[in-house]
Amino acid sequence: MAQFLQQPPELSDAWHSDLILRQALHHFLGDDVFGAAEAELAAMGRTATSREILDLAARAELEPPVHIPYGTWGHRRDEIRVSDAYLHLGRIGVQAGITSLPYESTAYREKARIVWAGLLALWGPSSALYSCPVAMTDGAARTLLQYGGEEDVEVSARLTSRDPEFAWSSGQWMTETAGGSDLSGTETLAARDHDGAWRLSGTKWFTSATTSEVALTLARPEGSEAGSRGLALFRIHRLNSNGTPNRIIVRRLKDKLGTRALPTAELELQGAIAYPVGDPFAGGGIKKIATMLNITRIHNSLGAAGNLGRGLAWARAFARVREAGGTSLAELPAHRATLTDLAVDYAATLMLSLRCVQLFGRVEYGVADANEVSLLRGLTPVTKLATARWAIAGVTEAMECVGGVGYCEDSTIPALVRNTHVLPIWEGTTNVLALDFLRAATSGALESLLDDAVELAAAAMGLDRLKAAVAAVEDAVVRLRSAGGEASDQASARSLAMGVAKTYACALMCSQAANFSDDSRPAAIAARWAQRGLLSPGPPPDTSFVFDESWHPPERAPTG
Ligand code: MFK
Repeated sequence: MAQFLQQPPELSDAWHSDLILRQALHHFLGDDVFGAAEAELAAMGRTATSREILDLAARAELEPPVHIPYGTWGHRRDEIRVSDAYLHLGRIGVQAGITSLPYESTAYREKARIVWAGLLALWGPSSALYSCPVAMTDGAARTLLQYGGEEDVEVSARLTSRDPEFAWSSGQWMTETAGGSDLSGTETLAARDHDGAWRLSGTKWFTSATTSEVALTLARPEGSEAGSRGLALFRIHRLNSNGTPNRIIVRRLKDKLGTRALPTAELELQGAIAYPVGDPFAGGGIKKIATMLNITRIHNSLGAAGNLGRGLAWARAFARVREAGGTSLAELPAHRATLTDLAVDYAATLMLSLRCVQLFGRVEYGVADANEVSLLRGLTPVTKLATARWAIAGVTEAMECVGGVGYCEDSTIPALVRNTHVLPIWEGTTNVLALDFLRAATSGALESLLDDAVELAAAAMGLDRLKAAVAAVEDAVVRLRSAGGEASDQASARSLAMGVAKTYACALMCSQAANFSDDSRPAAIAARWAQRGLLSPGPPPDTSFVFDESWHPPERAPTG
């Protein structure tokens, strides 16, 4: 008898097979803009799961960057060679508008960011983390436009171009050995040459997308005050304007759990030329780079949504072709329930991320009111921290759903899991973001979010099926308001932020269900999300034992 061979699961077209993404985008875009953008999104959906792009991504993961410190005759070279598959994936994204669409003048107006978010969620999981330079490029472009002068504007034109021959990408060099989360100990010094040029000296401990043409970085101008207040923001180029290398030594590439196609390096700046963004003596470098950070945090959230969606797509594809006990996995009640909850997590991740993007688009386009600015300030850290964790849980579940082959490298699912694990770490860890949320809460962002949650959920008041979900939002809001009263309590920051994330996501789902009142699916998703609970347990009341080491068993009474 011939040996049984499993029919392989195949990813379908990422746009047409993803009802949750299409409905979420329709909700935020409205009928007209959705109609106008549909062809563009569908084209990206076809590309994102085409054999060509999946093969490129698989190859890029297998071809990590190589550092070539010296040339043949011993001259310092510091070249980092990356996979051409990785570069090709980047070109596909750039040509499709992944770095440019929000900066172009389009009929989408303030909704351009939402269309862009759809493109990014589709392309990102197939990009072998080229989504990382894209995030920093977007953040740098906006920061240079906001704070920079004429030359910064010229650089931003390259960062936002669709033409791969003209386009540049940007890095973001902040982390030093003294701190990743706490930048106050930044040791890089900026000194002025006799000819007025600024030169930076110091070591940057983590620099991702190190092959980018340009980066934004922090340094302390000589004589500036200590701590984070004295830091200034600089633009630095890999090559000088005459094509010679800037004085940047690559100490080594990082050997990372994931993001393997992406070059991440330790760099030593040995008097490298850099250009201050705004007045370097005014300090405020952290405040300026916060523009970039908030944008890369939104990218991170869309990365979480994209990866979770991709995990779900694999799990569904496998369930359709695999049988157990003579029944398709797709029909087995236990498996169906697991996949349903995975789909609900995906919907929550998308709703939060797209709401953030919607607010950001309005702020960028200059049509947001003060309340929307406050909502965005609070929602950005909350969304980043929650979606990253949901994505890790979700892609891990999806890997389990595919079984042993899903654990094997050639299925490409381990790369998806590894690449998702970076999401809560870079761009601020869960606790750093929870503390950032507390910072925002002190200027009213918590109140804005809770008021908005009540208003959004109220749209579904008339739907019988969502009465419990609306009541759950109202109840959670009352509890979060009282918990938020102690907003200075750092130990509670994480549970407060998580509670806000779950509650606000539920409110968004209710509002979507009301908008789709003829379709039972968004309501089923919202009801299930609420049923699983909206609040997180607070911090442990007793933390006294966590670092304890010494213990001796009680003396035993002698026997016999
Ligand atoms: C799928 C792909 C995705 C993405 C790929 C990206 C790859 C990039 C890899 C990396 O670079 S990872 C490194 C990421 N590093 C971080 O995210 C740093 C984490 N640490 C923080 O975010 C800390 O909260 C922070 C360094 C900002 C704390 O600094 P300070 O100086 O102790 O904060 P302080 O004094 O509270 O804030 C200084 C000013 O900035 C204040 O304004 P004022 O001067 O007007 O008072 C703050 O209000 C403002 N500020 C701080 N965070 C802000 C902000 N403003 C707006 N938004 C924020 N998030």
